[in-house]
Amino acid sequence: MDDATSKSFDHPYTVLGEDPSLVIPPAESRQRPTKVYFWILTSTVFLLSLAGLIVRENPNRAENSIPAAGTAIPESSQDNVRFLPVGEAEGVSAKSYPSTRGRLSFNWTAADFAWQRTSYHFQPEKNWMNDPDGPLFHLGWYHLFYQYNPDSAIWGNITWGHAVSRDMIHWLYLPLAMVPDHWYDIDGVWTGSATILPNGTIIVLYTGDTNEAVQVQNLAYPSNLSDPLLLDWVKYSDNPVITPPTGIETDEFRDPTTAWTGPNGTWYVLVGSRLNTTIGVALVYETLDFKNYTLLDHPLHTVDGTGMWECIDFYPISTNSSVGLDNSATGPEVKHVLKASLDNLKLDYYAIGTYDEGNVTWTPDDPEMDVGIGLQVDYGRYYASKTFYDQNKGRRILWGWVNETDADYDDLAKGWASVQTIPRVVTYDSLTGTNILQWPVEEIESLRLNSTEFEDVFVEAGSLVPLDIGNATQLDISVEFEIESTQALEESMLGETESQLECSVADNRTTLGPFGLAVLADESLSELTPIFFRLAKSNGSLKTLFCVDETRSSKATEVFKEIYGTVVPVLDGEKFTMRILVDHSIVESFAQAGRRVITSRVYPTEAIFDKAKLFLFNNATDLNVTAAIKIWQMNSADIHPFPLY
Ligand code: DQQ
Repeated sequence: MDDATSKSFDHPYTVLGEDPSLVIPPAESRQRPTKVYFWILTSTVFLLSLAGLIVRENPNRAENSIPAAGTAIPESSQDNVRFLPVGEAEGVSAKSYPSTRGRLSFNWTAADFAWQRTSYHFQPEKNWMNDPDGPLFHLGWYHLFYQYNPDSAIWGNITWGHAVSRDMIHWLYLPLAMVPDHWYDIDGVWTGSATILPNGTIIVLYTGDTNEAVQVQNLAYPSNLSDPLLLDWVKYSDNPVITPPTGIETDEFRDPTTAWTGPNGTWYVLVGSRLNTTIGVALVYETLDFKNYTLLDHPLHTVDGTGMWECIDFYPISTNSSVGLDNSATGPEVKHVLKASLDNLKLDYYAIGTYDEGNVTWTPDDPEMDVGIGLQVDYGRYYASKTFYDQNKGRRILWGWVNETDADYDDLAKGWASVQTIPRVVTYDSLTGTNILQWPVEEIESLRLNSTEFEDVFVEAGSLVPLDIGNATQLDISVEFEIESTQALEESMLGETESQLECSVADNRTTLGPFGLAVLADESLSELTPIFFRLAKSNGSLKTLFCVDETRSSKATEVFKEIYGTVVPVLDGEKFTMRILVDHSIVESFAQAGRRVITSRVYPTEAIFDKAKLFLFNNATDLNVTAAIKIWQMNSADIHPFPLY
């Protein structure tokens, strides 16, 4: 491949001027940031920031006309609803996959839509959101940027929305961080990542979609590092800093990663693309100053058959401790996770492997479980995830975008679309040695209200146990299942036939399952979302499937209802455990301490408000289980515009 530093565009753009605060330290000096936080100065800047917030509000923000809530859209008038752009034509994520365009809307009421909005997950006040961008911790605040359409509840006019939080649970919306306003990003300020340099400088690299629909990588940075809110962002005057190299399609080249340093002090950054239409690729660029880049003559990694790689994430993970690592960490007890978002499937895949810092390549531990053909980050509705190293608490945090699965019409009527997952701590699973563990940040526990505990609940084969907990729409559930006896299980196994190891509907009864919980279920079970384990025989041994069956989650016909799931390792002596976060239309389910995760979007029509109930169930024909379960009601998070905004 050619050196990509030569710019192939000649466009006028506004020169923002060099900002003296953009001081890149010499690559060799890998000192730690100076730990002087200038508290007095910080308070002054904070007050100035507040004043800034007042004047920055954009008075020209256009409102999109939307059908009134509760209005079913007649087929004849569907063409009148503004649909474009939805993203597919632009080669990026559309709202719906598969598309729901052209489907009739269920006759939702305003109250239904109000119920569907989440109460403790992050979502903007209104309009469309997709990928998390450049998450970071700075001067006491967690920052989340996100792909955002300020004008509509469908994808388009993509800017960087911005919110800050002390704990990643309660959020304050800030003014837009970056909008499309230069030729090199006029068609969208797309996904990017932040890097905190050893001297504390914050660098953002993001993809700009140009006036000619070419994807380029741009540099931006905060104008004032002593502003804890990082309100002002400067786009580098000589953007773009990276243009598509020869051999790469100009509209398949995006989403730069957080940078890391090599032994020689050089910085490296990855950009996702595809080669020859089928080969997913992580291209590597090296830089000393974040302004000039050279494409290495070999990629970090490729996997044939996986297509375009979006939103690559690459980070070290400790194999002998649960502490998180800075992106540049290496060492004998360190492995590296490579994640790609597969544009063809709209799914996030990862693999654990070894990074060779001399050759700047990465090799998966198990080639049969390589990126795109092995493990998914989340087996449900989940995409474009991104981690960051939280230097505040020494942990690696994972964010992920959760799209809607209702119709575009419904999103326009609601006036909003998409949420982010509860941030998850990522660690290495030293018990299996083959997967990461994902677990909701401990801060979520501050929302726990009263709890109800049920111990030793015998759930006989073929039975259903209602759990009387009152309102069941905002919950944190922890459950452990024990099977009756290993001997009974072994006897049952003898008669079992070999299974395909695929999740199927919860009504499908087999000898050894399914057993689990039904959430968002009404009294008569006319609607329910079962989350369950099913044991199955495969190659002579017992395997455990972890599944979510959405097929009966809603009577609305236009809503996608999937059956999600996969095999989860359950080691000798372990119980079958789940953690489930229910927050109105989102259900996040973690099996076996987070070895496998499934995120669902569900839109019940009956099982809402005080009609939403919770049940234990066991649909096995020949396996009794005992459950121990603790359920917390969850408070709502405080998510609103920054005061005085
Ligand atoms: N979303 C962004 C792209 C990215 C895609 C555009 C993934 O940069 O590839 O909104 O969802």
